Amino acid sequence: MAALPTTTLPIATSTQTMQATITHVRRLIFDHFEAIGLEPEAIQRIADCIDIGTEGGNLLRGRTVIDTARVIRGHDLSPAEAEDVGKLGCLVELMNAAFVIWDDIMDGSTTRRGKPCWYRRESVGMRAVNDGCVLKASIYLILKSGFRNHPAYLNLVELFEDACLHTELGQHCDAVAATKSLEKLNWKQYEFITAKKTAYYSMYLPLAIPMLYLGLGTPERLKELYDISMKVGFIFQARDDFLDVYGDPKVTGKIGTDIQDHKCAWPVLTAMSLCDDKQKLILMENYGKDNPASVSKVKAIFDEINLPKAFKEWDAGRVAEMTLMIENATDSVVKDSMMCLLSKYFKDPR
Ligand code: DMA
Ligand code: MG
Ligand code: MG
Ligand code: MG
Repeated sequence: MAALPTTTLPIATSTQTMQATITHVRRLIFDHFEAIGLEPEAIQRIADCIDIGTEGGNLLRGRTVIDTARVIRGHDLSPAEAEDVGKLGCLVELMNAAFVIWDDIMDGSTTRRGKPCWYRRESVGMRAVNDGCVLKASIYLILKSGFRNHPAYLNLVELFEDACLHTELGQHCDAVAATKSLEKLNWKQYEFITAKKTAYYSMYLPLAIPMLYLGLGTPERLKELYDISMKVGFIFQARDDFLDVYGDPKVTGKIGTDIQDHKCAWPVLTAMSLCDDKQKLILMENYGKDNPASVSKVKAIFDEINLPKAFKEWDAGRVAEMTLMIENATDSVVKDSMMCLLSKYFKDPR
């Protein structure tokens, strides 16, 4: 995959530090659950759910919130501000954990970060749907208990609500697109889906949070941030789609399901534009069928048209476009935030 612009900005928050912050926020959530009379067993279950949903991941979104706040404040956060942005970073991770629980159910996935998906665990099953709801509701609990008197409170609540709604609508459109015939799928739909299901909460949200929290979220700045975030999210999701077919599950921690699920994803969209009529027929016959023989036939077509090569070229072109867009950003806060995000999402070795 194409190299991305490097940044000289220090990457400060490690996954371990982020995990420790999550443990602290988890405690705050449980204190509240205890206060409303939840039994220890019920609390333990939510604890497990949060742990499974965050452990072993790279916690990109949460770390981005914290480090972006540092960067745009010239590394001069007060201890209270540092604690606040730590909490806010955790809330993005809680949101991600909830959406991943629901996503794995919807996609019929089996593993996540190398372990069984939450809903596939013994004594969880479809109760996972409600667990995701509890995680999402906990976001507002922490916002209320920790930020109610902060000038950015309302903006932050509305931002999380917006992010959840965008993601939910993206997931809805992703599911609807999976029911359409391959010839009906197009790049415009794909761009829409990736913007909603991925870019808004994975790129825009973690960068808009520190801007709003620090009182730096002017409408113009947020608009520029939004436009660039959509571009970055598009590449990020395309890479995820490519790895769904060509990634090594030992590395990605998940076993691809996009072919079986008939997903409107980068590989099939590209294949439909590169295939001849005979190959297209084979794809239409086999894409979306949940049996190994059909999946192999689809993969064989992908190999025949050398999809990895096509991806490499596409990715390089998109990365160049994105880099230019970031370099040309009019707002230095947007530019610095984006560099902070890129340094983690695209090339962080940790
Ligand atoms: C995921 O898209 C979107 C959300 C909101 C989790 P995906 O199903 O391609 O993600 P993954 O490959 O991680 O299952
Ligand atoms: Mg999925
Ligand atoms: Mg999905
Ligand atoms: Mg995927």
